[in-house]
Amino acid sequence: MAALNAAISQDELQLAARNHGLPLEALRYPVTPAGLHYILIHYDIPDVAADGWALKVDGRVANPLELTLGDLRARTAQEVTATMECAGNGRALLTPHVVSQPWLLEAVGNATWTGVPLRPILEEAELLDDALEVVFTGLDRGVEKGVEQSYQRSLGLDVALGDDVLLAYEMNGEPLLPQHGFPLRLLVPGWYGMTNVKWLAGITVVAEPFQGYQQTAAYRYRENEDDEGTPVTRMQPRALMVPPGIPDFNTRDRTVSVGPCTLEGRAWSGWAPVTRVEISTDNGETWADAELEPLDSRWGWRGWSYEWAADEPGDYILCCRAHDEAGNVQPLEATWNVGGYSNNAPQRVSVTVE
Ligand SMILES: Nc1nc2c(c(=O)[nH]1)N[C@H]1C(S)=C(S)[C@@H](COP(=O)(O)O)O[C@H]1N2
Ligand SMILES: [Mo]
Repeated sequence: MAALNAAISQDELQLAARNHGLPLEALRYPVTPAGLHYILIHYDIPDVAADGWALKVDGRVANPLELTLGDLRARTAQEVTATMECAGNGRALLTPHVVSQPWLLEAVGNATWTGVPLRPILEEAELLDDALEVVFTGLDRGVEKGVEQSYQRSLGLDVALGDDVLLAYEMNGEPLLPQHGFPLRLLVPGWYGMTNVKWLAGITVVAEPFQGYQQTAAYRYRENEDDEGTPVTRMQPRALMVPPGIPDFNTRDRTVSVGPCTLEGRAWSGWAPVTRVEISTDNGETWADAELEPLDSRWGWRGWSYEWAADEPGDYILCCRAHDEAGNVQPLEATWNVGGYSNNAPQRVSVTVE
């Protein structure tokens, strides 16, 4: 990280101190312990008591619903293990600097979510013929670029009615922690983090495209301020490694002993299963294939390992990159955009072998 000289403002530091990342050594755990999963909260964590909370399902439906946590827990449960990554992961590695939550590479986690599938709930509410999108509203409120709002995002009906879309009330077998959306959150496996609305209180079916801030102003790939852009949707492929050896306290540069060194990590893509992970030990000049672990969940990350013969003392830059079955691959250079989204250029880890 020594090459990074971007100035981070005190406002950004305040965001970074609230919204913590996954310590990269925690890529070791196949399922991320809840306390190590990254968090991203635009406003404040709302104070929600389970008593008195209910989920409203309304809008363009024939049969509006109001469901308590007890009602939801009484329904047939479904479990999904899914990797979640913030669309801003990699933002702080972009030039020119983009002012927002300054993630390097740590905005990711892989958890097992338990809840109820969304589709039967929408079916029970009976969508009217003009139903077009489903708007999800969280209980948190705040101001963004002058616009006061509740955190809201919408999904097209094709996505909302898809398999594995959950209203989740448990993470890794425990009730959601306050920071992860207690008592209920949306989970749309494969999509970037912003889709998974926390502290969910309302599901409103609408007949017009939703125009909320998080849909039309934020979370779009825009080349410049005047560009309307295209929506941020599914996660681009990415591989990350557990940084090997031991870190320097200030720079986090690594030191490993001469000899064989096993590199390991995880890879994911929201578009299609990961089919290949490549490793470079010479800063991207040459690449070799890592071994992949079996894929035990379509939506969870895939483990990989690589036996590095670190036989020559010296300084190295290690990189890794993922490919998916749809032919997507991490680009060697980042593509800049106004919001600083989806920078999936390969991770670079500075290592001294001695
Ligand atoms: N209500 C609400 N939901 C939200 C957010 C939020 O600020 N408010 N942040 C979103 C973003 S940007 C991300 S990346 C994920 C983070 O989920 P996590 O904190 O459980 O990892 O939640 C999403 N859901
Ligand atoms: Mo995010």
